[in-house]
Amino acid sequence: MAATRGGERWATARLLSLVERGGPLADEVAERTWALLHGDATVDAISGRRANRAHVVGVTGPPGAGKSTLVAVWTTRLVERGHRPAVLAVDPSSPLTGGAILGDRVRMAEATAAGVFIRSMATRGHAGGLALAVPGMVRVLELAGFDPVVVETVGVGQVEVDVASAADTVLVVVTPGMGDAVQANKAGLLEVADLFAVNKSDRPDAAGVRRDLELMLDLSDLTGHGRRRHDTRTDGWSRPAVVSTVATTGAGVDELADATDAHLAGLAAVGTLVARREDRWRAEVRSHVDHLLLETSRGVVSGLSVGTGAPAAVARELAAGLVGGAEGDR
Ligand SMILES: Nc1nc2c(ncn2[C@@H]2O[C@H](COP(=O)(O)OP(=O)(O)O)[C@@H](O)[C@H]2O)c(=O)[nH]1
Ligand SMILES: [Mg+2]
Repeated sequence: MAATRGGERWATARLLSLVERGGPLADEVAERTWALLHGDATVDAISGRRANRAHVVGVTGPPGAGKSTLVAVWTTRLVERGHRPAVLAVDPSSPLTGGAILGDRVRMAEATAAGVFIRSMATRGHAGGLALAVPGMVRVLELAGFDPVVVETVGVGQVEVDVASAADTVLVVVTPGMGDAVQANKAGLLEVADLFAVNKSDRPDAAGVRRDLELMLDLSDLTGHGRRRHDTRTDGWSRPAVVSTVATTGAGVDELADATDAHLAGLAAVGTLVARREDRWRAEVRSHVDHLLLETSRGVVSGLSVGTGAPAAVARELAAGLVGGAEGDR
């Protein structure tokens, strides 16, 4: 852990592997990471007022939108601006290769050469555990001094969207064609976005997708849907900014970097950053509670002899016992 703190990349990689794997050792690493990051100043630490917390940026959107390409060029630009970015790429496409297709790999290699720390993880074998593993991995990266910490997930499936949404800033990447903005809306991406990148703006219908997006944002403005709980209306961030990018040429990437910085500054200015981080902390506790209860209930249920009563009634009795047991332990 000291080596991780000292900025040793091999040590960081090893800690990430431990946390990713899950189990008792992962829990121990996670707890020690928390303690090192926060000390005893827990309340201040969660809010980030005292502890040296990184700007956590979630990036999500449809598969093939250019998320990885965009993240690679954007984080490379951040290095040029004097930041130390790390990327956690959660990629379900190929568990065998660790998730990266060839083009992806080339760009990742370029970004890595520029000084970006990139870690790919496959979703297979995580089945729901993703929500448990990722926040702990983000904290390892924070401990190692990386800032921002970028979490890329494909915006298909509730778990993936939730994982990217557990961030200070959520960037949703959409592209022209195939009604991407509409698809994004259906997938619930509009609700979680703080920023949009209309990537592949070199394509003919880029203006169209921007129009669709603005229209949908107008509608969500009117109905009040799609608002995040901690509204930052007062500082002009109530409506997500839309940036046009061409990840393959780097066009718009400076604007994107400005927009993510401005979003963080806006959050901090209105005090919303604290509320978001507290929400994240609660969501993480909830994930662990869900996991623990699920495991416990599976164990208890598999040991039941059949025919002891109506299933719902048996379940009610067991659930009361589980909750009572947890309270009794305190
Ligand atoms: N024309 C064009 N192609 C792009 C752009 N950005 C990414 N691509 C290509 O789109 C494909 C998918 O990109 P990738 O970053 O892997 O998408 P991801 O699945 O969202 O991570 C790759 O072949 C990229 O080279 C862009 O701005 N314009
Ligand atoms: Mg990708």
